Amino acid sequence: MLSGRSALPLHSQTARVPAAAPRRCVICAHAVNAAVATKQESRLAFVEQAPPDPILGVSEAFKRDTSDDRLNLGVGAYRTNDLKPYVLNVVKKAEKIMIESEENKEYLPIEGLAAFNKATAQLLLGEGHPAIKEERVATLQSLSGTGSLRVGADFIGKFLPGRTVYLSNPTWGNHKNIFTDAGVEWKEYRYFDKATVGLAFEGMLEDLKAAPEGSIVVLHGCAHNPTGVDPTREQWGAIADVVEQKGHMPFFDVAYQGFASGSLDDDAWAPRFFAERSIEMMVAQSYSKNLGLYAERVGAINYVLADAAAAKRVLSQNKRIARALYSNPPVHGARIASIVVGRPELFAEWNEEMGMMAGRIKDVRQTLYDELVKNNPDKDWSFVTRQIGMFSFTGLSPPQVENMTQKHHVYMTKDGRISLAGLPSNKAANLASAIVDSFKV
Ligand code: PLA
Repeated sequence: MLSGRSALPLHSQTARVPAAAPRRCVICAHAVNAAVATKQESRLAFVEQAPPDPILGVSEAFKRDTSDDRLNLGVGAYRTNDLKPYVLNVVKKAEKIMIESEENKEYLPIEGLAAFNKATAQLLLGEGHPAIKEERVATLQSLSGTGSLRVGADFIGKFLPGRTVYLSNPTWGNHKNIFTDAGVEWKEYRYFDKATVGLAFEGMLEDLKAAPEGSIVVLHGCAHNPTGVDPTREQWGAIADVVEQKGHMPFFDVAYQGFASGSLDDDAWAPRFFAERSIEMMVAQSYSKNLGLYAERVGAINYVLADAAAAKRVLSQNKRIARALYSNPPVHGARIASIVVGRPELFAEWNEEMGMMAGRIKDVRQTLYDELVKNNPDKDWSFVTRQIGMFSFTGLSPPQVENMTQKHHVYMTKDGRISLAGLPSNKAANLASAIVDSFKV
């Protein structure tokens, strides 16, 4: 039997109103029995407010600012020079093809769209790669980069229990949430050297050498977030040596393929190099940025392994994980990506658009650098143009970031990262003077 209290609609919570006013449900405004309503306190009243997300929370705060000068450099989302979100031409063309072929909306298999999985492994390793031909790659389409990382994290928790995941210090903040929520222990390896605003290469190697054998090492495939600092090819060689000697498992996060150099192929160099050396690895891929499919949630988790039989079993276990998390992935964006990657003329056009997007960021990076030098020639700003990808890691401290936002209406993450993908060239001068001013705080 339901008690009188729990028989009420769940949303029968009242706003605090003067005693004389009739009590109304705050959601649907139906009259609420006052005697019951005053007693009512949710059984979840003990739940504390979660803090806003350090990255996506910045966009929420930006929306509340009404200043004409406001600038959202928080999230890494590409904008045109007029600050418009950009839908790639190749995406529009693929969608046209999809409408014409009248595809249905049936469930996909748990592992996702076969054509997408083929295309995504190809984009990662290159067409005709032996690992693909020999069926040594297990690929599961998942919910963009984040969902793919989470499936991978759950897989580690289940099948590599007790292994520690090593994350770069710093890294994309959500990596920590993902592994924590999957119940997987993580530690950090040195990555960024504040003194040189470059790679802490020796420290990184030392930490990877000191990690227990068989640890998982999360590596950013290219355009490291948030630092914009990648190892050189020679340094990748030394990293691969340590990974191999220690029997570590690299877990590449490839979220910006194309945004480091402007070339989709060149930006896959690091994971391809590890594959060449026959190092087994996990790779999460995202199409949010390079195909601009942010909201479509397109990505994959790949396992590049030594033998086909293991790959088949690993895929089966990843399906088991995905089934309980979200059952099967969305189809629309996966069709777009498979058409764009799978048709040579569209793939060539994508490369051009990719080059254009990366080029705009490079140009605005240079403009910002020039303006910074103009504003304060005494400081060494060369890190701005040395860093690659969507971001600049400015070195601004949290109070200085506070000044950027409160005084100059520049929204950015507390770690001092700005997304140059959201900067139009005509705002570079304002941004430079805000940065110079904030460094004085
Ligand atoms: N991995 C890295 C390194 C990322 O920077 C991001 C996104 C992802 C994975 C996941 O993106 P996806 O789930 O959309 O594929 N980072 C953004 C957005 C662009 C975010 O925080 O979600 C960022 O501003 O850092």
